[in-house]
Amino acid sequence: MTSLVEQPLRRQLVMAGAGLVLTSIAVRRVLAANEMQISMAGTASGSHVWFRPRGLWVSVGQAIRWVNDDAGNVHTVTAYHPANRKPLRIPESAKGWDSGYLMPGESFVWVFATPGVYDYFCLPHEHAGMVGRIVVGDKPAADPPYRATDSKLPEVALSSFPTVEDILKNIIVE
Ligand SMILES: [Cu+2]
Repeated sequence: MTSLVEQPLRRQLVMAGAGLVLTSIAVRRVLAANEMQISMAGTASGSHVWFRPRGLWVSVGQAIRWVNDDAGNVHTVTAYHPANRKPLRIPESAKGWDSGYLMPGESFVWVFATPGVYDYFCLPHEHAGMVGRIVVGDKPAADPPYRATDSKLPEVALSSFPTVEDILKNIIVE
């Protein structure tokens, strides 16, 4: 059982090594630090809030730390997943997550073990368009993989996801 899990992981490590030759920003960052960081911030009034970067392309197995850099607002990092009472917008075999409320200065780490496209939001600020998208591993077959219109999501959230194409092109989408 264990070997079934370990084999694909080893393959991914070999792939990550091959990526070194490309010296992509993502790969260099992985080597510089175990974790990549996404900042959560906003204006003092909370009228404008964001994840930065809001789009990111990472290798399989990458850990991401979201940090609440916002002195005046509480944020969450929450996957679009039925467990969070939302439509599924992460790979089917991946686990949904919810950071819970992060006070200023607090952070949350998630490791992306399954390739695919992950959409997530901030619970108190989804209606302000505070959403993000992470692409893990190779280019997904479907592009875009998730519905561009969905009555269960606020319009401003749907329009705030960077496109998969942009993420793959730029690695980091501010
Ligand atoms: Cu928020």
